[in-house]
Amino acid sequence: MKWFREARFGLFIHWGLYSQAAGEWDGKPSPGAGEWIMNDRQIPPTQYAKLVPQFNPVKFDAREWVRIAKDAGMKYICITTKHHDGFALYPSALTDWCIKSTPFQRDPLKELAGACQEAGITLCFYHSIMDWHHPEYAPRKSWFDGSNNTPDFEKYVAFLKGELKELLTGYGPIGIVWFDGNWESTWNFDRGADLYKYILSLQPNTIVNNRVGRDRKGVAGTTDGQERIGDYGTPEQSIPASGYGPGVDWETCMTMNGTWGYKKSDQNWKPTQTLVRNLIDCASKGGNYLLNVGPTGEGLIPDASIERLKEIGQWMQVNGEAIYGSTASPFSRQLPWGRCTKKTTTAGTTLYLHVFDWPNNGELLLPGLNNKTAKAWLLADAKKKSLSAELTEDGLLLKLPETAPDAISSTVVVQIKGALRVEPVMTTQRRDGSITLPAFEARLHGKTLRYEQGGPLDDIGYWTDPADWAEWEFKVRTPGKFEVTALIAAPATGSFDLSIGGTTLRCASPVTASYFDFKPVTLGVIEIPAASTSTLAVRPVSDAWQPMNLKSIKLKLITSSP
Ligand code: FHN
Repeated sequence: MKWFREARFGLFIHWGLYSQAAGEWDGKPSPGAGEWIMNDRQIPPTQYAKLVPQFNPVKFDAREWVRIAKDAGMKYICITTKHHDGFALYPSALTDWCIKSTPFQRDPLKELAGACQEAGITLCFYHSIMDWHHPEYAPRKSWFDGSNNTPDFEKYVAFLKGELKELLTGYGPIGIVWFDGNWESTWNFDRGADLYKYILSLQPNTIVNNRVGRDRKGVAGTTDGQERIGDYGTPEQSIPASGYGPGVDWETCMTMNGTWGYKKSDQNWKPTQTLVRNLIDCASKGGNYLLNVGPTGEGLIPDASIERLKEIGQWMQVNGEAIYGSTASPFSRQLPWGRCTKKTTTAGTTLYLHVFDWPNNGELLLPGLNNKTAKAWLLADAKKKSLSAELTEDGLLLKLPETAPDAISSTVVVQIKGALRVEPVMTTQRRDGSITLPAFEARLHGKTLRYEQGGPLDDIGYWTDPADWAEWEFKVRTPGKFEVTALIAAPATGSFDLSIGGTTLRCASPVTASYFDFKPVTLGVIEIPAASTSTLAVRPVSDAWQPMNLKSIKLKLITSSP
């Protein structure tokens, strides 16, 4: 996994027959992602095959694709060798349902392998277990041609292994086999374990993702415990709230707009700032970011994607050092101004502070950092002019220049002498007995819950999954009864439980104009028992949950207890 952890940033490419359809069939847009058009429009394979004579990507230029990825700062490329439609993007000897049946009498994977080799980019292959075309694949769908209602799945698995043998013996070293489509009833743990072993028998150094297994549960889609197969987890379209702790490798894959495969009607492009901050967020939690492009049927990456990749590359030119080979933040909580990545060697630790919100007062606090620094400077400053760093009771306080070097995210380097020491910083009850718990001090648990910052945000958001929850640990000086209020924004009211110790308040979120319209809401009265510290948890009520954004919780002392 060494190269994977060093790389941190890769390009996902969804390209195949569906790219030719461009998200439309019979002149009507398909409801879902471009690569799902066969399923979403229930197109029988024999009709879908009309795309074969049309697919002739004469503008495909492997070297250009690799240059675009490399200039963006990406270290690996993962391309769909076969997506769910079963169409192989290479001239397979096992089936005519592949590129050799199209007018494009070339092998794009071979050309891509050569271009990656020349550029020092690691080539990886996405391969779908699910296959909507192969007559022996099961379960059969109602819209499949009625060719075979007694499929022999063993025959399909033998075909699948044959394809993988062609791919892992014909295109040089493959960095990752990125399985997908592993969720149907015919796939199981044993088949996954067998396939994992088979891949390693062909290329022992290949990494295999967790979707070789049966199900995507637990960590980032990895089936936990002994059921876990594969080398890393694969959260999709989301960044885990707090990563998965040391020793767990994972990679978030994400589209740039709303579709993996090309869909001409989808122009809903994420801004470059969002894409760069997603990359930083993943690295700050110990994960990789696999960012997708969906090239057209002609073989061109959409201009909007190229534009964003170019801008990401400009940021990476200056700040890549803070991403490549970095490891997760040493701070147990969110940082109100951005993220942190780190590199530790025998000589000491270097922290990379990714400042999204440049402080107006020029002060940047590293909460709980209790080290004397060797030196701090702006990564963008070639002269490495030292920044003032003062050790305070709250942590290390840096003085920053007035202007941020980069509006997207500016990197401050902090070199730490000796072993890194970060004391867990806890909110403390104020003299007036009140306790304020801001979003950034929460410890977040779950798949999509995240701390959002910048502008009107500074809240816990993306709370779409009722299994996700948040907690705050804080020091108690005066126990007693407290009135609880919260600042919440939510377009629909939902229920959640707020608990301290053994006491639970069943609460309802207010309805506000939007996810950005925060309103104070009184939630009730709760007891904080006598103890040096306490923990407050907020957990959705799963069958009555509606997503909400939570900015802060306030506890106001009503009556103190002895
Ligand atoms: O169904 C596929 C989808 O088309 C796309 O390939 C994504 C990428 O990770 N994987 C599956 C959905 O989870």
